[in-house]
Amino acid sequence: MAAPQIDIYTKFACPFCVRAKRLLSEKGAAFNEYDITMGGPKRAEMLARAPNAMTVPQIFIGELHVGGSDDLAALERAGKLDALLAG
Ligand SMILES: N[C@@H](CCC(=O)N[C@@H](CS)C(=O)NCC(=O)O)C(=O)O
Repeated sequence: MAAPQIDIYTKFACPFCVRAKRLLSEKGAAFNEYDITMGGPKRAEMLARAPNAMTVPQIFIGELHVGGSDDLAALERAGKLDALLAG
């Protein structure tokens, strides 16, 4: 099965964003990063996909809304991240 598309919405100087991207990179997962520091259509898109999002990063693996960096790390600790990234 093809690896799912991974989208991560970030802001400038966001340590949680750095942490999440580092974990994805360590996993060898390619991702699309959208910097929404200045708002704009990608911020609106993020809020359409995750209406309750109050923080960045917001991470999507395929259609799955993972949540933030802590949620991504929790998936890894639970041993579930590899399977999600594999699709
Ligand atoms: N538990 C969240 C915390 C994320 C967080 O606090 N992000 C900060 C930036 S690093 C944030 O979005 N602050 C509010 C804002 O920038 O509007 C996670 O793991 O992603």
